[in-house]
Amino acid sequence: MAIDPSTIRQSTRATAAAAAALARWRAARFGLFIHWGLYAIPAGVWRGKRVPYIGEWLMFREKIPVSTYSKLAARFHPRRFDAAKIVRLAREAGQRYLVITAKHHDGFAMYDSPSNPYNVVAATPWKHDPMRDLARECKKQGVTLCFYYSQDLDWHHPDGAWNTWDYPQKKNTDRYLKEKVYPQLRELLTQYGPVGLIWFDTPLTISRAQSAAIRRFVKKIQPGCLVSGRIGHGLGDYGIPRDNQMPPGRLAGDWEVCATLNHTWGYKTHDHDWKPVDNLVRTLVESASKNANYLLNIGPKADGSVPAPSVTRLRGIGRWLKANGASIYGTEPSPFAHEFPWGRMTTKGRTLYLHFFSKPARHFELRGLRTRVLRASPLLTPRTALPAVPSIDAATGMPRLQLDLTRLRYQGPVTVVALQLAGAPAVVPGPIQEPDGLVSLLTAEARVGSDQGQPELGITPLGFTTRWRRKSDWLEWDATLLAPGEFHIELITTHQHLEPWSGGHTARIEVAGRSLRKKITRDGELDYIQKAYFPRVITRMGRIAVAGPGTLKLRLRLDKILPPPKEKPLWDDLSPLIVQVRLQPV
Ligand code: FHN
Repeated sequence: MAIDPSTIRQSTRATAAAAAALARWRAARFGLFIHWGLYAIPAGVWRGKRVPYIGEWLMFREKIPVSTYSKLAARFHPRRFDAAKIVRLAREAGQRYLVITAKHHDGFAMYDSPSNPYNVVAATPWKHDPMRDLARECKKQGVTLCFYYSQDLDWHHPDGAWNTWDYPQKKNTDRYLKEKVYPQLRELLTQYGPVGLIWFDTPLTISRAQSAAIRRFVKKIQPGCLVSGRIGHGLGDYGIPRDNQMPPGRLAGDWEVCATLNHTWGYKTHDHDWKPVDNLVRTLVESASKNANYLLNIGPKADGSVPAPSVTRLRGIGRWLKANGASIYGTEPSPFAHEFPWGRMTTKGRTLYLHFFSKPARHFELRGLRTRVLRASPLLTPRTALPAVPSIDAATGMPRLQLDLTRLRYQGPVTVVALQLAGAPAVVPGPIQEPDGLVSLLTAEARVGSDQGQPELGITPLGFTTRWRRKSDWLEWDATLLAPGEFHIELITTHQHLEPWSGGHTARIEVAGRSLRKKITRDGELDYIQKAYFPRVITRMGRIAVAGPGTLKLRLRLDKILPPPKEKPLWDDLSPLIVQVRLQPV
């Protein structure tokens, strides 16, 4: 077959542009998400009633007819919108890219869209295109401009997904894509200069072919424009966990954790549950340690101003980043696949950053690092040398590093220690017992097997079990145990808040010659950063004794698997979601 050389050149160019764009995006690590649209006018209140759920879903929640909802446009005149101020806020926060809702599920274009009159210039008394201002300011202030675009759900177009109260007929998605999505994407990609990425969202009904065609369309117009994972069908340039979801361990490939400052995305008058700066900084660190960017949202009010609690929080993160940014920007994830009870790690070349989430013990020990440490010092006072003494555990051969942190001044929310290494960090793979005795076995670090042929059970890229439908399938870990003794064993499962929890199955753990069997019950809940969104439920399985140090093998089976719930949750896998097994010293 003859190959046209011009196509090769073009595709190589396109790939190079995409790779460079992805590298730039990854190095940025922190972005500003902006949900702004007509929904900021009702701000979560409709006909005098507070509507539950996130603010931008108000039209759907109340099944407001298009003819009524669209009248909001006549009231949209945001006199306090100031693009320079918003971009400056992103800069102050240390955010290097900005993603704003060009069109959300309500179908209203927040920019000048000649192809569709339902837009901010043609349909509001403001008659103004805020994206032009933002594009200008982003360029001036060195922030990458990106657009959010709802490619599937559109409650305004008769063939967009999910408006069945105005348009009960079967949807013709191709017609919607042709009439609305493609013309609007072309506008977004030609009217505002280079666009960093299109943040597609909520691929609930579009087909793989449709997602692939949209991706091709974007890349053809701007080869360097990235496409978010929620284009659907695994076709994005990077992945996105669920909203406000933090995966349990390090991830393979590129990811972006998207999160809110309170609970809503679009502004709501009555959501005052703001996350503290400590939590936000730690989420940023944790994201970076797991190979994910952090995209943190503000929901401006209908007058264009940014709620004051959002401003103070973003500035708070910015203050921390200004001093500690070297441990975040341009870093690679932790060399370890698992988490640590004391904090997280990031890497840059031969430097390993230890991020402490609370004041560490004076004599701190790190296990599993194989690379020689040349120097240890606090990131903020690099001239302070922290004594670092390596040794090898006689029984297991495990490398141990003793750090004397007497001269480390701990400052919240996160204090960073930089380890200069003799080479890129190399570590012992697999779970390692912590100095305090804890053994944490993440699903992401498990082996999957079966007593009968190939297992059906799998582990998702985010580190949860999936398709656990057969009793013959199992998970198995090999952990390095330095200090044997007695342990309480806990099984930890998860689910999305409000969705059915995957309890009731019967688990069996085989370890150290014992077999512990128990129904998965709610004996407790883990206290962790995203517990409000994805609770982690503890089942206490029982107690075991381990006689000697070395490799500890633990196998988890399900002896009884309940049928899936009748009402299928929108997002969650229906089989039991196992995150972790923990061995806590007695
Ligand atoms: O339905 C949307 C929601 O309104 C919001 O835009 C978030 C942001 O990640 N995405 C969807 C839900 O996942």
